[in-house]
Amino acid sequence: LFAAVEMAPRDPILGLNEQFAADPRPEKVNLGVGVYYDDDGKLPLLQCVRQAEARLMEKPAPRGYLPIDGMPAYDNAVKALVFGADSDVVRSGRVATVQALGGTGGLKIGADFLKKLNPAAKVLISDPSWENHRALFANAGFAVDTYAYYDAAARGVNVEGMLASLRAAAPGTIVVLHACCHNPTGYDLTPGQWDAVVAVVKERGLVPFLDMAYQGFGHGIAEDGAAVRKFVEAGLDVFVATSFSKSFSLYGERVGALSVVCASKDEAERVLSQLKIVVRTNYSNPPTHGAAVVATVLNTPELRALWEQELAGMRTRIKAMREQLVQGLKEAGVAQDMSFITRQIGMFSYSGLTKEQMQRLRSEFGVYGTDTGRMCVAALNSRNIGYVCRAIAAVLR
Ligand code: PLP
Ligand code: TYF
Repeated sequence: LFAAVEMAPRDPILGLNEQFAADPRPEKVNLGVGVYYDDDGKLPLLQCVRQAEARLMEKPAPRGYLPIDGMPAYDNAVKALVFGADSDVVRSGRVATVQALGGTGGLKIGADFLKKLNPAAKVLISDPSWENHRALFANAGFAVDTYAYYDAAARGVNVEGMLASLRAAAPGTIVVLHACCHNPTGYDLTPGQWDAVVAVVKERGLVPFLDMAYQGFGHGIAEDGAAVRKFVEAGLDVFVATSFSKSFSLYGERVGALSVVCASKDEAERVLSQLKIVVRTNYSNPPTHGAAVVATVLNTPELRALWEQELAGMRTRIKAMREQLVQGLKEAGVAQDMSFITRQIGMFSYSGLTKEQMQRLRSEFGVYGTDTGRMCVAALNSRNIGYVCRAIAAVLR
C-alpha cells in the first residue's frame, strides 16, 4: 500500500526548528519561526491566562462536547473584538462565527466552505505570503496565484502593482489579505492604501478573505483591526480568520475563529449552518480549554485590562528590539541604511539578505532565519541582539 509513497518536503519554517534543536552551539539564536519570546528568551505564559485558569479551576467544569460552532461566550467575544460589540453588523446578527483550531483552522473552514460555494473560483495570495496560505488553499482544491505585494527595491509595498493585480482578477476571485503585520515582509498597507484596495475589491466583485493572526502586535488592538472594519463598512461580504495563538501566547491550545460577514441575519444563519457541516465532517466540534481561557479573559473586565497591558508589553518590546537592531547593526559596522527595519511592523523583518547570506548566518553563526531573509524580531532579546548584529554585519561584509 505504501511502497510508492514519496517523502513530502518538510515545512520550511517548522523544519528550521528541527535543525535549530539539533544544533549544539550554545550561542545559537532561533529567528526562524514566528513565535514571541520575552527578554529572557522564554515563551511567556501570560498573567491573564494564569488568572483565568485559576478561576476556571475554582469551579472545575465537566468536559462535555462543545456545540459544533464552539463555545457561545467565546464566539461572541471574538465578534466583539473583531467587529466591535456595538457595531451594526454584530448587533443585527449579520456575522456567522465559528470557533476554530487556531487561525489555520479558521482559514481551512473558510476554504472548504468557499470551495462548495464557488468551486471554480481562483485564489490570490500576496507575493510573498505565509507559506501555508498557498498549500492550504491548494489542498482545499483551488488554483492559487499571487497578487503583487513586496517591492524589494523600495523596501515596502508595491501598491500600484497590487491594485493592478486585483483589477485584473475575475469577479468571484478570493483574495487572501493580511489584516495586519504582514508575514513575511513586515510591511503593511497604510489606511489610505487599504481604502484603495477595498474600492477595487468592491468594484471587481472579489471575495475578501482577511487573515488576522497578529492583532495587537502592530499598532494596537483597534488599530490592527481597522482594515477588517473598512471592508465591513464598505458593505462587503467578508471572511475573517482570527487567531489568539500569538496575542495570548496560547500557540498549542489552538484557539482561533472564522467569522463571515453576511448581508442579512437570515443569510448569516444559513451560512453558519454550512460552516457547521464543514466542522462536523472534519473534527465534529472544537476543544474546550483554550476557548474557555480566552472567553474568561475577554469577558472579565479586570482580566481583559491585564491582557491589553500584557499585549502592549509584547508589542513595545518588539518595537524596542527593532530600534536596537538598527542601532546595533550600525555599531557593528554595517554601512548600508537599515532603518527600514523600524518601518516594518509585527513579528517579522524581511531583512533583504540573500539566501547565501541567510545560509551563512546559520552555518557560521547558528543564527536561524528563513532562506527568504525573514527574521523573527520577536525572538531577539537584550542578551542575543549584540551577537545577532555582529553575525549579520559579518555576512554583509
Ligand atoms: N496566518 C498567518 C499569516 C500566520 O503567520 C500564522 C502563524 O502562525 C497563522 C495564520 C496561523 O496561526 P495559528 O497558529 O493560530 O493557526
Ligand atoms: O510563519 C511563522 O513562522 C508562524 C508559525 O506551518 C508557523 O506563522 C509556521 C509554519 C507553520 C505553522 C506556523
